[in-house]
Amino acid sequence: MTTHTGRRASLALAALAGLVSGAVFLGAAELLALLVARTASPILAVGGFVIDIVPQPFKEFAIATFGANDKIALLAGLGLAVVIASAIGGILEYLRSPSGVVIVAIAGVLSTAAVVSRTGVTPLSFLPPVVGTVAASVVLILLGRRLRLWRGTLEGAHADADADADADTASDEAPALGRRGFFRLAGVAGVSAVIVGVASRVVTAATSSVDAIRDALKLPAPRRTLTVPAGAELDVPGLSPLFTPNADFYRVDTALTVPAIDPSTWRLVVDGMVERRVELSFDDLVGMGLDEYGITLTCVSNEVGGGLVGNARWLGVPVRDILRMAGPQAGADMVLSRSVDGYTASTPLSALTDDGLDAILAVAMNGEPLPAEHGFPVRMIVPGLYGYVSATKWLTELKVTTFAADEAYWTPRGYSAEAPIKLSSRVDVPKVGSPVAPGRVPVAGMAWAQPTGVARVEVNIDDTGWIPATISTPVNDESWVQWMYEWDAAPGTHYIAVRAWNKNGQLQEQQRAPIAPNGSTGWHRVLVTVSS
Ligand SMILES: Nc1nc2c(c(=O)[nH]1)N[C@H]1C(S)=C(S)[C@@H](COP(=O)(O)O)O[C@H]1N2
Ligand SMILES: [Mo]
Repeated sequence: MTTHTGRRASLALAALAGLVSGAVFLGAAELLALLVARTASPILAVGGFVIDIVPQPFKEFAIATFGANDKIALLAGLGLAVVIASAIGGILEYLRSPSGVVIVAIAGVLSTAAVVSRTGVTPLSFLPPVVGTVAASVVLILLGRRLRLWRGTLEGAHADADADADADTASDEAPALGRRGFFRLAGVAGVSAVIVGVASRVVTAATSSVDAIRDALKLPAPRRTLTVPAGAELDVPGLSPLFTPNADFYRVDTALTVPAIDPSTWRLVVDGMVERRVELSFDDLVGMGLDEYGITLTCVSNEVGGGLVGNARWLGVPVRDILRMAGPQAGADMVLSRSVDGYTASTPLSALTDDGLDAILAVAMNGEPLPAEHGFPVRMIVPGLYGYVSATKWLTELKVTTFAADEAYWTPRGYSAEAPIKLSSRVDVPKVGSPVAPGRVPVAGMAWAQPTGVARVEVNIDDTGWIPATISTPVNDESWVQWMYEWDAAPGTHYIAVRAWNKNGQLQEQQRAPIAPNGSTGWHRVLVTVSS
């Protein structure tokens, strides 16, 4: 065995010791999280922290590249970082103890910071990362000691080679002892860490699933259901439905794992600039009486022609009724709504108290309790405001405050503190890229102008002039409408453009604007090829 391969093998074994110690860190932390503080998993906390700190362009890149798998990609990247850092820690510990322990300690401090920044400073939330750090350090120190006993340190290895000539029996036995001790400890610690860690995470995920509770939840019948007028839905194949099925409803949030909230322990706190702090249970809220509302939700990140918009029937309670119980003080102009995962949105107080506007706390979506990804058990929905400034999911607090005093999640990240939804329309059919036969072809799409309402929609074929389209009978001014135009399509390529007018006589903005800082504008225009 040459010194070179011997050295390389020693470093590989040292890296292995580091990986075992890394596994022990995560395994011990997951077990502690399961036992004492479910939300204090270091790996998930660090992932959430990364989501919060990465710059917006990178976030957009991640969403564009990995799509709905962006969070899985993040976890995979994080796993790779853990593997690399652990291996380096193992090698450092072998070369110069206790420098590897310093790496473990740094990981411990960072993950503790991530955990407490997300779950709050409670004694129990410190336990998973701290116990993980201690266990990983002990294992790393012991493995490093055994490895040195077996292989010698690098310097020691040279000394050993020199001493080989007059080797005595004691130094002959030490390497064998070290070798056995190393593999025994590495095997036991590595295997049990993986088993305990995976089992803990699986049990945490399975038992914190609220699916069973949600399925069993019986909501009282609404006092008033939404009236859907005749003609509210046009019959055009391929056109988006008036109500977006829950399974097709877009999802946008910063949550790495979907919060699991048991309605029986859920509380809403209304505090801040109020006469009386109010605390409501789920039964209190539902007991106020549920009504059904049709409201179209829109994301500020929706590009012209995009799909980050959907319409649903929501069962809920007006926010103004809840705020009235607390009594907002004079001078307040904003409500900061907070999610259990720390996400916040800033909504003008007037948008929530206005009698003419149906801002609600929603508990059901399209006839069933809110799906977990859409905010179970309670979320806010405000007609006419982009989701990021109004539609807080997994709601837990309404803080009455001012725009001067408080900032919401997206405000320091390049988005406006106040953001009304912009009057928009889009073409759904013909679908871009699908073949169209010449003759009578329905051209159709959606238009929305919450909370003013869409007055009319116009279509323009090949820039020959704006023609009125037929619009569906609106359910209300807070929901989108469908529009259609019967086109006599001639062979060749054609441009179809659409624009909408709201009930205030306002025309949709033609000038293109990007999604940041407060929503895209521009007329949607698609290229269609008609076969001959
Ligand atoms: N807790 C929480 N609520 C949130 C968000 C979030 O990141 N966290 N994102 C908001 C944004 S940007 C939008 S557009 C809507 C999307 O709601 P949906 O996922 O149910 O469609 O939720 C809003 N509520
Ligand atoms: Mo959004």
